[in-house]
Amino acid sequence: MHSSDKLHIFCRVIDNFGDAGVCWRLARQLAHEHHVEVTLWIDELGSLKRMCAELDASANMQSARGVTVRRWPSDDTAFTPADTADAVIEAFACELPTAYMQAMAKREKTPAWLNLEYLSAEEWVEGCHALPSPHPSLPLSKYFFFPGFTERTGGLLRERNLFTQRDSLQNDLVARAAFFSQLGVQLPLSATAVSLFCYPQAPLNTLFEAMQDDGHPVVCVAPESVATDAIGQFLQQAPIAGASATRGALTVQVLPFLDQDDYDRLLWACDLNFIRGEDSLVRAQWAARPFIWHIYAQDENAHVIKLDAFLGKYTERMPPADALTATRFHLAWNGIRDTGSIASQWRDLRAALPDITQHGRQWAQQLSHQDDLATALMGFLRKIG
Ligand code: TRH
Repeated sequence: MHSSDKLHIFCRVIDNFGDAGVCWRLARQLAHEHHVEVTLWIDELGSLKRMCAELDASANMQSARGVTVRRWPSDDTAFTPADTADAVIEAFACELPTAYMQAMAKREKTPAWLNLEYLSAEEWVEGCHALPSPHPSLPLSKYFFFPGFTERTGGLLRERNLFTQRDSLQNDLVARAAFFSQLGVQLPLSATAVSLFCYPQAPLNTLFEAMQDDGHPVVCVAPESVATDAIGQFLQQAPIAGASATRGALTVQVLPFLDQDDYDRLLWACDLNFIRGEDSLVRAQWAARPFIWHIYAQDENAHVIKLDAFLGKYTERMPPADALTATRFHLAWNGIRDTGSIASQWRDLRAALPDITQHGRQWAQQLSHQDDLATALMGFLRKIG
């Protein structure tokens, strides 16, 4: 696999934004930093358009931000070997079209092929990362590529200039204020800025009550379509972009759903980020600010083990009292164990924010010693290609 080689990423949007979000971020980074000719095949362009407004959701093929974006048709499209790429990434076990795999097998040199897996901090990931899986009938092997938090995994998506860009916003109060004002947010100097991205079942009403009664000013901003019931209830109006209300110490404001890069900036600019799923979890860590993760719920409570594994790593080097505060809040937020009232936990969390912020910088720094996922993936493709 070399620069200027062709690479195809296949993505099926199951639900939410994470599948499209991860693939879009990876595609852009491979094109910009590794100079690969990237095509993203995606079956539903609506979610992607929410994070990149310039896309045309009805186009079958278009180019945006250095990436060719193609609609993955639902019917059985015919593919020839020339239609395939030198390397193929199947995102989250989305299963390539049969005709495409057959065409891959007919190439003189078969493509390097891998499945990009979901992120988990669990120990077993190290043992499964980079394992091959021979195709049952075609002369092809697919490799499992696991993102992760240790050297023995594929790492995390992190662009080359990310920390420099983050620091220039975080170290510049004027730039930060300008960013908020561009979003239509007036942020009093003394207020804690909180961004909110969670699933509908989060105990938001209780958190809002706690923030409202706490006496310390909080401005909580949520991109449109997030937790619409609870936010609508607080606002007493439709939770559309621009809507806002203040009750007690809490102001809640709805933002437009942001471009993916602006969402990063929002995470950098806020004092605390509520994030969810997979991609925003990674971005919150790079933001080096305290965060609370709403994990995507899985059958048989598999997500509980996943959350515990992550918290174990993330809080390992935190001062014990802060680790306890962060862990208890995560458990309550995810409805996992009853760890007491959200009101007292909110007070504890707010008091711990300066310490957790300091820890967040060290944690981001520590994670950044690992190769970023795109670099690791290019190295791996070279090895198997
Ligand atoms: O949308 P999600 O809940 O996606 C989830 C997870 O990926 C989960 O692992 C998966 O199994 C499930 O979907 C099907 O959360 P996530 O992963 O954070 O993805 C959100 C994406 O949306 C991310 O790329 C950031 C982007 N985003 C914006 O671009 N603008 C915004 O305003 C917001 C709120 C998010």
